[in-house]
Amino acid sequence: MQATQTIEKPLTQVKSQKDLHKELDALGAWSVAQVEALFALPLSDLMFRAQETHRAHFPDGDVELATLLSIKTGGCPEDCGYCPQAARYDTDVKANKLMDLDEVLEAAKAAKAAGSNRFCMGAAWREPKDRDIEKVAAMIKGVKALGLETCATLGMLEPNQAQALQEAGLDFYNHNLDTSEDFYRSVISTRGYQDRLDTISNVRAAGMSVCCGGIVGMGESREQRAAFLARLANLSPYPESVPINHLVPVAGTPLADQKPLDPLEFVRTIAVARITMPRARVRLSAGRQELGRAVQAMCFQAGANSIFYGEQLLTTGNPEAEQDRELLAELGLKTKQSRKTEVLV
Ligand code: SAM
Ligand code: DTB
Ligand code: SF4
Repeated sequence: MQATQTIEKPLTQVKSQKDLHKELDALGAWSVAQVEALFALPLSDLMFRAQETHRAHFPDGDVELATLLSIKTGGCPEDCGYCPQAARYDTDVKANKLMDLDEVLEAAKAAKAAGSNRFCMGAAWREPKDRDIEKVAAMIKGVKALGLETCATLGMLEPNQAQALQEAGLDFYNHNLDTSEDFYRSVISTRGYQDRLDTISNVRAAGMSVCCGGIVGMGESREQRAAFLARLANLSPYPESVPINHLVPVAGTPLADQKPLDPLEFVRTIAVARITMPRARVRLSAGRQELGRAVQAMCFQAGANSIFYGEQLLTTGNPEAEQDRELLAELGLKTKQSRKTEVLV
């Protein structure tokens, strides 16, 4: 059984990558070197270990379906180098104000009717204002009343805001570490790594489940991917949901011309996430459309057991729901049926 507190030790003063990794190794169960060693296994050995872990912890082998809705799009003051919603980048995304409650509930009803398990509301905010929290709380209550699990991703949260969302019935809060601490600095400057850890800690302290993952394929090294996964796995407890996004390079963002990651390296990343976070739902997230059926099938074999479901993510595309149902049926994968929320404490 894991302890209930998120690791609080600040790492911001640590200078070199080597020192940072030494410090991380001292903190938790997974050292960066151990995680790198998993990445370096022959692919069939890595897949075998991931399958063993997956079957031991998810004997039903079902796949969770989570539907996303962008409740407030674009115009964000942050500078995340991958993000089409940052106001400072010239992208095709048009900024919108916060959606009305009725529209959100219509979308949630449609997600429920399509068989979704979870409804995740995303807002392009650095952090919500208290009056935003009140409006989102009403959305959470309405979505919850439909019998869906609720998730929100609204940027950084203060402890009182996390508490208010929990009281409204929020099951999960999504806030990503996104990458390793050292690579992070080359992607985002307006919000620090420690800010992210603080928000995750506030979410835990308010009694909600944590959805936390990141993006691969932004030009990071394998060692940095290993450091990112070690960091997630060493959160105590590790997140219940781990979204692994493949960068979607969007025109106008600094990462627009980034070369795609080797698909087998993406599969390895999923397998390593499964082995290091055995009871987490590992979610195939952004960029799934570009992966194709064969790579997705390998990802499910590697232990992915959750997807974003519905033709739109926040601003980018996702496979059609019907196409996903066909793929899962063809692979013989059941979808998650129960309303039971998996909690790792
Ligand atoms: N504004 C909030 C925040 O950043 O915490 C919530 C929404 S933000 C869009 C949620 C996550 O989407 C990011 O942390 C990032 O991992 C992912 N994301 C955004 N743009 C992406 C892209 N182009 N490709 C892959 N993932 C992306
Ligand atoms: C997460 O890790 N991935 C989702 C969800 N959390 C909010 C968002 C993906 C966004 C991809 C880019 C877009 O559609 O704007
Ligand atoms: Fe804003 Fe979130 Fe996009 Fe960063 S990822 S620019 S915080 S919407």
